[in-house]
This record gives sequence, structure tokens and C-alpha cells, in this order.
Amino acid sequence: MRQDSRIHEIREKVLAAERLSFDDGLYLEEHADLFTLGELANIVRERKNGNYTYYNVNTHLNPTNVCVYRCIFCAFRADLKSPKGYVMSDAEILERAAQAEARGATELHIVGGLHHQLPYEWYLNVVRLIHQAHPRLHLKAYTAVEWYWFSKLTGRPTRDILAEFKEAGLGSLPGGGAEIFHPEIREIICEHKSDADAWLRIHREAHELGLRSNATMLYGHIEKPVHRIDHLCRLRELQDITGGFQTFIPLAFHPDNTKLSHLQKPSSLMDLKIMAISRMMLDNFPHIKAYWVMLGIPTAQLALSYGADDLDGTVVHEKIYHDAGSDSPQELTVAQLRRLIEEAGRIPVERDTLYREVVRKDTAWQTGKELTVA
Ligand code: V47
Ligand code: SF4
Repeated sequence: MRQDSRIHEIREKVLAAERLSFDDGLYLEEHADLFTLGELANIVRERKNGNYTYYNVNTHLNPTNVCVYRCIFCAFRADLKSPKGYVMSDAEILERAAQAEARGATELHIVGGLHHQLPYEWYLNVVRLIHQAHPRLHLKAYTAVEWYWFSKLTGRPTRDILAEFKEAGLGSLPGGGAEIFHPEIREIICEHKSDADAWLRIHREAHELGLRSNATMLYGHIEKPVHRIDHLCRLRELQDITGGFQTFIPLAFHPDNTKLSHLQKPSSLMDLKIMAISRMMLDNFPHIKAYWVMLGIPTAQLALSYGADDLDGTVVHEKIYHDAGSDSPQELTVAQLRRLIEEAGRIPVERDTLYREVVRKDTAWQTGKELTVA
């Protein structure tokens, strides 16, 4: 194990629960071995979440894949006239929500493309329709990129739009669309999309309106360590102000069927390293998620010893990663999730989207106590 004096200093900081600097993060990226990273990240993980590992019962809904943008990492999008393109009808959307409720899901995760022709009201209707028919389902809907698009469609401020959606049944915001904030990379991989400032402003507005949100980082493509640490520091800065983020999810790039298909997908070693560094740098984020769909089940399970305390959920109907070559299954049962967690020596806890404990008997459930400790 490498034991230089700089790592020793960082270890002392972690043990004393002191904040790591930008340079510490970069040093860990460039010099720390995986054992050290795992050991240190696990200290932070257990300080915040003990031996618990969270999961939820959820379903994904991507109401359309037609998108005006052409992010070069995306295999999900379709052109307006492409045979691959689809727009779900109200009946199909309601059917998906009804299936989710019948399976006992507590959350519907809704994201999609930015359609060339659909009006603002169509996206609002998705949330209103589902909420009216299934008020118990928590709707974690639309990324900051989508909120920015709604603002362009209507000429209205994003804050008003978020407030209107909240009124219609929006429960929280997922963490997508963050990609890599640094303009050197963002301008290459998704040049037209809302920039870092807009992404962060929208999450700030959501938090100010009392909505919680998540944050992501897409890694393993053309970014360098400095861009990843910059990304984490920008998130940490906003969290210091609002405290509204719940979970950070590092997203491993899947290259198949994208314009970056010549790249290798990140190794498990890189996945674990980034998980651990994220846990240490984001000292003000309560949770770090190992999204099993994207990491694959074996790496997600290992990640529970490298800083992660959450596996996401049962999922079902995932498209974004499967279109990009993920060979993970479409769904895990609660029994499978719990077994994975227990095998890793952790205690499984079902949570709802807002990290309240869920007490369940088959498909019947109710929420109990607040689980978030930090
Ligand atoms: O923003 C798109 C990413 C994100 C690819 O909030 C890709 O709980 C890898 O944000 N390879 C959407 N990644 C998914 C997302 C998410 C997932 C799970 C949980 C939560 C949460 C949020 O997926 C996009 C983009 O960064 N993405 N294409 C790809 N080929
Ligand atoms: Fe469109 Fe989102 Fe894909 Fe970018 S990542 S092309 S915004 S669907």
C-alpha cells in the first residue's frame, strides 16, 4: 500500500471529518491506490450511514425519446422522423403508472428527450395526469436540462415553472443532465445543452421551493481528473448553501451505439475509485448511490465498500443505459436487492424517494421514520 506523506495528511483530515480541498481530490485521483481509497471512503460512509444500505421500489418512465439535442454520449435519443422515435400516449403513460402502483412502487422516475414539436403543456400533463390517478406515487421528474428547455419553450422563468409543476404533483428532481460541468468538456459532449450555471441555478431554485434533488456526474469518456474534481467541488458549494441534495450518483459512460463508441467503457477499478473519491469530496451529501443498472451488479455490490450506501431500486423499463449497451437485467426484485446488500455485510433498508423508511407487506406499504442522518 502506498504511504506517502500527502496521503497521510489526507487520511488525518478524513479521520478528523475535515473537508478535503480541490488539490486533495486531485491528489487522490492521481496517486492514491484503491485499498486506501476504499478504506477512507468507508470511514465517511459509515460515519454518515452506519451499516445501512438503502434501496427503493421504483419504475422508470421515458415518455419520449425524440430529442432536439445530439449529445455525443447518448444512445437513447431519436430524430423527429426516425423509426426509433416514440411519444407515449396518455393511455400508455397511465398504464405504466398503474403497473408501477400495482407492483407496490413508491416512485416513478420520469425523464426523456426534448421533443421538437411537443408543447410545454404536454410535459406538464404527464405529471398532472399521473398524480391525479396515482397520488401515492412519488414523481421524481425531469432533469435540469428539461426544465431549461421548458423555460425556452415558454419564455417563463424556471422558478415559476418548477412551482407550477410542484402544484401539479412533482415530488423531486432527478440528478441527470449534469454530465461534466467544466466548459472544456461540456462544449464537446453536449454543446447546446444548459450550461453548468443554469443546471446549478435550477437545482438551487428547486431547493428553495422545498423540492429535494439528486446530482450526477458522467465519467469515463473524454474528461480528465481535474474536470471531475471541479464538478464535485461545484456541487459541494451549492449544497453548502441549500442543503437540498439527497444523493450523488456517479454515472459510468456506456459507449455502445453512441458517437463515442470507439472508447472503452470505464473499468471496475475506475468505477470504485470514482465512487470513493466522490464520497470523500462530497462531505455534505447524505448519500452516494451505486446505480446497479449502470455499474453492473458485481461492481455495484463492491461499491458498498467504497463509499456507496444506496443501490437505487428495482428499476424496470430502463432505456438510457440499455440503448447504450448495458447488459444489466431490466429489473431486480426486492429479494435480490436485499440479498446483494446482505452478502456485502450491510443491512438493507427500503426507503422512499425522500429517505423515509418504508414498511412493506408485499405490495402494500407505508412510510415511517426519517432515515437521513447527515
Ligand atoms: O443525464 C446518457 C446519462 C443521465 C449515457 O436521480 C449516460 O436518482 C452513461 O441521471 N452512458 C440520466 N450515461 C440518468 C440519471 C439518473 C440515473 C439513475 C438515478 C438518478 C437519480 C438519475 O444518464 C443523463 C446522462 O448523464 N447518460 N447516456 C450513456 N451512454
Ligand atoms: Fe437529448 Fe438528453 Fe440524450 Fe442529450 S442526453 S441527446 S438532451 S435525450
